Amino acid sequence: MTTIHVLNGPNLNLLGTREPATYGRATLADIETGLAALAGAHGVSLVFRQSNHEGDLVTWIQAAGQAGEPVILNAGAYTHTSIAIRDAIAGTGAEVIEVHLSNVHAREPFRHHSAISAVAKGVIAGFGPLSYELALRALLAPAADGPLTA
Ligand code: CA2
Repeated sequence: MTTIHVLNGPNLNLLGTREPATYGRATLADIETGLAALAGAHGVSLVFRQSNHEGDLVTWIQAAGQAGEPVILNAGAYTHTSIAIRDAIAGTGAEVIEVHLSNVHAREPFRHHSAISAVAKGVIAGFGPLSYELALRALLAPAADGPLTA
C-alpha cells in the first residue's frame, strides 16, 4: 500500500487552543482524522507526525525521500528559516507538498519567504485544514495535463 507522510513542525500541536482568528478551531488531531479517512478511502496509508524539533523533521523527510514516499509538510516557522529541511528534501529527492493553514503572503514580511518552496513540488496556503486536504488530493490525483473535466 502506498504511504503518504504528513509532517508538522513547531507549535502546530497548539492548534485549536489559541489564535483561532489565524489558525481556526480545528486541532491537529481533527486534521489527522479527516485526512486518514480520505486516505483510507483511496487505499493509502497515512503517517501523521508533529515535532517541535527541526532534526526530527529532517530525519523523517530523509526517510520518506529514501523510501520514495511523498510528504505533505507544514514546517511551521521552520519554513522561513530552515536550510536543513530544504537540504533534506533536495538531498533525498523527497516529493514534498508544502502546506500552510494561513495565507503566509498576507501576513508579516518575514513569513513571505520560504526556504522550502523552491524544492517543493507545490505549495498550498491559506485554506485552513483544507490546505492539507487539497495537498492529499493532489497526491492522490492521476497526473493530468489536459483540460479539466466536469
Ligand atoms: O500557516 C501555517 O500553517 C504556518 O505554517 C503556521 C506556523 C507559522 O509560523 C507559519 O508562518 C505559517 C505557526 C504554527 C503555530 O501554530 C499555532 C497554533 C495555535 C496557537 C499558536 C500557534
